Amino acid sequence: MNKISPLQQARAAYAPKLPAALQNGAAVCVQEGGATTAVADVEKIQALFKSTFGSPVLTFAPGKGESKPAVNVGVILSGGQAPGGHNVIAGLFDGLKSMNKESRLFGFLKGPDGLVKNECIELTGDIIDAYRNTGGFDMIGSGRTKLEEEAQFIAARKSCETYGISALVIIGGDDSNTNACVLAEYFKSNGIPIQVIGCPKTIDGDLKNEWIEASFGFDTACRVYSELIGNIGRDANSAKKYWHFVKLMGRSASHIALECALQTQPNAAIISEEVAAKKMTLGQIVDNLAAIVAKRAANGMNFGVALIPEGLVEFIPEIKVLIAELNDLLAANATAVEVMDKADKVAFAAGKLSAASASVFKSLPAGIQMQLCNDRDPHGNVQVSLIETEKMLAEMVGTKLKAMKAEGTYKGKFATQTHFFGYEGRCAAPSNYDADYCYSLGFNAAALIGAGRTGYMSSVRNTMKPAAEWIAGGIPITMMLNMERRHGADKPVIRKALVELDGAPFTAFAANREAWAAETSFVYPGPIQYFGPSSVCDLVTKTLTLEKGGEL
Ligand code: FBP
Repeated sequence: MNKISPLQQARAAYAPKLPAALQNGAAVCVQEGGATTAVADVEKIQALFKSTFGSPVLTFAPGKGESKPAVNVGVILSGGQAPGGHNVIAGLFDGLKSMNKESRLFGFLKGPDGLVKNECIELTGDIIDAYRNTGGFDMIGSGRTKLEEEAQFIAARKSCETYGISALVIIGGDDSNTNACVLAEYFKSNGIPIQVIGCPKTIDGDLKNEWIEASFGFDTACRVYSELIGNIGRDANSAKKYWHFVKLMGRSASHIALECALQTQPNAAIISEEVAAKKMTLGQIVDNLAAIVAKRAANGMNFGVALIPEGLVEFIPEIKVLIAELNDLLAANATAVEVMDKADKVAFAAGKLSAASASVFKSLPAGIQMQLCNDRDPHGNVQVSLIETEKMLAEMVGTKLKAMKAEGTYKGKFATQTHFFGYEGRCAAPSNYDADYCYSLGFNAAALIGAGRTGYMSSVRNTMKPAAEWIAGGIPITMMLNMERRHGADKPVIRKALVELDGAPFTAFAANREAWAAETSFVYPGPIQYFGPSSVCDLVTKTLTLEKGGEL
């Protein structure tokens, strides 16, 4: 075992809190709600999920501590890292053992690939103990392979049979949980006795709905980024000579940028969903930022902080069209494009785009053109984390300010520093919120297995309250599905939660942003606190606070 830090040693002893329903073990009393439906496209979802559709919402009450037959369970981490994944596994392990000491847990390695290729280790108590309350997914690794082909399901079944596994827990985001649902349906409709349970993970915060209050990792990641943004704000206000353009992770939705804005009160924050709703052009975004810079400069403040969501480019209508054209072009000419170098790819694309998209493409800095032509991820998405939007905007705002200076509408100095915060936060040691929430999600997944359910997502709600008052239960994944167009075909998918412009978090931001732009009212959240008074250790995100009717 590697040497561990003093904090890690102390943190290993932290006992995550559980909802009252789980405190007497995972053999819970199950209360069933009525039959459920889907968020949209009900008939199509029902036809695709004949065996799992309509299952009831489950709410758990404490059991009597009775034991259940021993089971072997497999667990997979899927997609990007998120703080708290190890605690989900620890909670699952402890939950299974609470029902029967002979139950065993197996971890498939490197994500769904491990399940398909049958690469697996048994997770013993010693392994679990070494990872309690730690960040990262390094206990078993993760991967982005999509589980959607029948051949993969057959291979998954074989892998499970090798270890006598009768239940699988898939810890992932919206796509991975959609796959969990499809796999559950496949097993059930084919009479294969393997349960499948999902757990909601992603720092992006976009796997949430009425029943899933938050995806785990969002809290910790936002606290890490907000600490850094606060430090940068203080540096900006000390030196008074730089504008900092900070790009924040979040592949699609802007929840992270919004939460960090609410925590740190920067001078500007772009919310992609607003850009899309108002059909803003790149030029308008640049003009708005330049206007804020000019106004602050007129008041003697040649410094500031601007937050930019990672997914922005895909929400700017003209760039969205451009990316769609590029996707089709690159896919249709895959073999030819594969052997081209980056510059040739750019020239090739520029020559084949529609006139409108070609003009947008040409207006972008050369580096961004190359990044837009780069490889796609396994889901066919542009890898937005590789696109340097923060540099692009800093450069374009600089150009706009030069023009304004020439016109006499701006007098000031504009020097920039750019940052990208993403990977810095994904493996941080989970905050108390995430440590408790994740452990509860895992323990609760064991309860769902004990209750014999399949096709469910582990759900722990009411997390604004102390953990004992959290509500544990299960939500049929089919309930969250709708049909969406993916790769030219209609597919059932969990509906992604974007920032709602009439929701409380965005409304609070919109009500304050003008003041934050004009003044310097940075907030410095400081590092995550793991020990000390509950008022600093047991915080919940501003997003959740506002969504649940609380104050900023
Ligand atoms: P998940 O949705 O799988 O949790 O991943 C989210 C994320 O962290 C995004 O914020 C980011 O765009 C992406 O992963 C980066 O992916 P990669 O780790 O493959 O570079």
